[in-house]
Amino acid sequence: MSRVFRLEPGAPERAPAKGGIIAGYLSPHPPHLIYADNPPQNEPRSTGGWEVLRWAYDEVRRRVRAMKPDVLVVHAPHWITMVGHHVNCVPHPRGVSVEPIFPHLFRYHYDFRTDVELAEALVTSFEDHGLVARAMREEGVRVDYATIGALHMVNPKWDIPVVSISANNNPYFYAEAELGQMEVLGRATRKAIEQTGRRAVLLASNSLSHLHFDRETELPEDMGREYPYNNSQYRADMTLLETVRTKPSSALKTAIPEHIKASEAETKSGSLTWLLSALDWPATTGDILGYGTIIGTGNAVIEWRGQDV
Ligand code: 2X7
Ligand code: FE2
Repeated sequence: MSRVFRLEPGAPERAPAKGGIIAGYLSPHPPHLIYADNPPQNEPRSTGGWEVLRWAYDEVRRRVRAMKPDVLVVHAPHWITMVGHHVNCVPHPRGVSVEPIFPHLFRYHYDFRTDVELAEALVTSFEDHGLVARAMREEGVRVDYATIGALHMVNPKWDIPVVSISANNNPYFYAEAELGQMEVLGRATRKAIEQTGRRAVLLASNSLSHLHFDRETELPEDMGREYPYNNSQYRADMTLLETVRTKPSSALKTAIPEHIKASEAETKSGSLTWLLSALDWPATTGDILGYGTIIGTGNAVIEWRGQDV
């Protein structure tokens, strides 16, 4: 029987919720960016630094505000969960996020809203796709700096609800990333977003090449001392970025693991693979908004456009 015959006489026909992923960003999180930004939420003060990357984020801020998304969904490598993919379902996370290696740069007071309905739908969808998943409901758990860093750089006003997903791996421990599983996680994310009718922007909170200096300069933002860890790390980033800017994103299915092998890239945690899979590997090139090093690591801000919803 067609749908129209099931309507009560006179009842308005309601269009199904139309949701989807409007855009995804590679959104690196090194604490130096927030430190350099000097927002009121962060305790330490700086004289600036890393401007080219921060200008790239200014452009992301403009673009995201114009899109008016319902939610920002972030996958971050420093919320590490060894068993399963966890989703933060705390309605109103509040606290101070501290970077453990750079506490003198990052002590950030956060206070934001979670889109709990979407967060719970993600947990269900992850399980439906055969993944181990868990709703994180502990009020006092401190939100990690990679989640806060990407979210702050994209939306320092924090006026868009958030869903945050953990990294079910340890990029500093395993030699091989479980990128196949991140592909499934991306598909499951897309499904939940569509089912809940959200217009979402996704953030993959990852640096690129990840070898870094083990000494800090007296002035942390001394840009006279900021350069790639070595030329081989830099070349590996450029090879990846050349693929990003000239080829459809499906070319990154092989380019990302090659880049990880060549440069110890933080994409080992799978955030970028999750993002592109959720976007269904767009046939377009990525829009590279900026690249720069942070204590020698490579960092790029990149946009891929998604559905026009
Ligand atoms: O987490 C990070 C990072 N990904 C890169 C550089 C410096 C600090 O922290
Ligand atoms: Fe990191």
